[in-house]
Amino acid sequence: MNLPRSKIIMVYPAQGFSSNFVKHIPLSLLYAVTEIIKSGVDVDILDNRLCPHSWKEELKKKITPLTLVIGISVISGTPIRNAVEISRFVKSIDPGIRVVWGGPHATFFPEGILEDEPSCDYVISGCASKSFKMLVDSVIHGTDPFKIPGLSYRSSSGVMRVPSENQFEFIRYQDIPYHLIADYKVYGQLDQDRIIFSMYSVMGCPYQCAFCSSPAQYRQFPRRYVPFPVQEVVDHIDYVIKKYQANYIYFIDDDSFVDLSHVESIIDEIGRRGIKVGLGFRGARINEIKKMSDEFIEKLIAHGTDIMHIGAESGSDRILTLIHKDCTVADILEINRKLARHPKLIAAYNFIMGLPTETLEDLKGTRDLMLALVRDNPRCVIFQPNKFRPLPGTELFDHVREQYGFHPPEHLSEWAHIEAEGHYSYPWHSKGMKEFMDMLLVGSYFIDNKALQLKTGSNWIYKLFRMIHHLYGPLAKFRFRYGWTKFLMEYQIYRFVTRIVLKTKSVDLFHPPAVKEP
Ligand code: B12
Ligand code: SF4
Repeated sequence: MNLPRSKIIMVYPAQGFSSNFVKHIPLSLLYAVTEIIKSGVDVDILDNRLCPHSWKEELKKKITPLTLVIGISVISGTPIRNAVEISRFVKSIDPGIRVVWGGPHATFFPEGILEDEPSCDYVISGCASKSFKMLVDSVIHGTDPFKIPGLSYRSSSGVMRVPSENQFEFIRYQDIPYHLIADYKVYGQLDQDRIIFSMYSVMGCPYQCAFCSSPAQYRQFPRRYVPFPVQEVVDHIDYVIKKYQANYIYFIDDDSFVDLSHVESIIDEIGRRGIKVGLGFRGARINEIKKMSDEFIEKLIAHGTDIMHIGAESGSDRILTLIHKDCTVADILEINRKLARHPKLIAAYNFIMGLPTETLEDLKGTRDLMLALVRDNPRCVIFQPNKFRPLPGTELFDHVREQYGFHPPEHLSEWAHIEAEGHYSYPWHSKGMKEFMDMLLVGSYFIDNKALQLKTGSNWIYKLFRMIHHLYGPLAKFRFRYGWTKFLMEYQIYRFVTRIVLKTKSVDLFHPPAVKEP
């Protein structure tokens, strides 16, 4: 007798170039299956980032005649390519398995996925744990999925999309199926030997940055920003420390500091319980840091905080106004000097370039700001600036469509090439901007002495980084400072290297082989 299919396999596809530096746990997969797990269904996960060469064999081993659904989590850009490969591979093994896509790309472009990729059966947009469970139930019982919030599916009249629920989902930490991950030591960040757990302290963001997908996603929500209860956040931290030996928590909130008193209460509670753990915050805004006192920052540091990711975005006041950052260049310089007074905290700045109406002069302002930040705060980090990509639903998407007749990529394959560090330019880029952006991208690796800040120096990757820093760094800094973009061969070399790394995935920056000292 054939047993009914009942097994779910969740797959995290290979990521873009940034995953060479950051490889956090695939939390998206765990969150998506919380309700399914509660109902007793058998779930297994596969993280292709950990087996870039052998994922097909690994996946094949996991697939059995009982496999019902394969779920894939997809961010726009490179992950799409691997998601397509996974879906087709699954169908080639067993066409009866249903393939479901979720995650940020699925949230914004479900129709495009189903129109272009026959091997994907369903797409779930937005918060998904309940909808995914409803979909699995409907597949098991053969019922119609027409009312599942956020689901897109094919019908005789084309691709249909059921609206998502306009609210956040709150998942209790006790329900997160952390046990699905066998080994936490394989995750982490470049140069850090830590067991890192990502978690939320708040959901959402009340701001309206014109380039960001979050305001677009939360537009219809009655509340666009909801903090988690303080006790629950600290219980969660305590739990992952005790159960999984976590020693570092990264808050992956859109923005953690909307309400400084909420963060302070979490920090106070960590202190009150005597919890010893490192803390990092991925979302901080200039207007919020302006409100932080030195005492507040010291308190964050005293309870483990060592990094804050800050959206500086541009060195042009006009552009900062255009994108609604609620701050000026002078504010950015001011908060940087404030943070420099606290050398144990790394201020890590994000920038965006290539925005509509941005001129070469604006970009030079961004360059000047980057240099000033490093001058005033030599320990700060300047992340590689992101090339602007118009995302449907955002304010700037409407702007470029009206003003420049912009059309987003029509096909999935085109979306796979749109990376924040990718090689493309738009009609609104004025003369000389493309070269200047390429130069900023390459130079940003060198202006803040990243290679020298790496602590582990005993293996060949780190040695290589340092050698490149010493040999090429002076030229990169010269170009950066004087805006010299002629004969920018380095950008071609950079593109060549990133392409090779992405193709071969042969360089493991996390656990590089040690070089024997002579
Ligand atoms: C941590 C993080 C990263 C990490 C990677 C994460 C990791 N696992 O290592 C790093 C730093 C590497 C990274 C890189 C990038 N990131 Co990022 N990142 C995030 C961040 C802060 C958290 C992601 C996360 O873990 N969320 C927690 C999980 C639980 O949420 P979730 O993924 O949305 O999952 C839910 C649903 O989407 C759904 N779901 C997810 N997967 C699946 C699968 C199935 C089958 C189903 C049914 C449902 C489902 O269910 C979950 C529960 O409801 C988010 C912002 C945020 N707060 O979410 C941005 C975000 C995902 N990143 C984003 C971007 C733009 C990038 C970069 C392009 C930025 C850059 N400059 O390089 C790169 C490139 C990524 C790439 N193309 O390779 C965007 C994605 C936009 C988009 N359209 O895809 C986000 C949303 C930020 C934003 N608001 O702009 N990122
Ligand atoms: S503060 Fe961050 S998450 Fe919020 S809208 Fe701006 S960029 Fe997006």
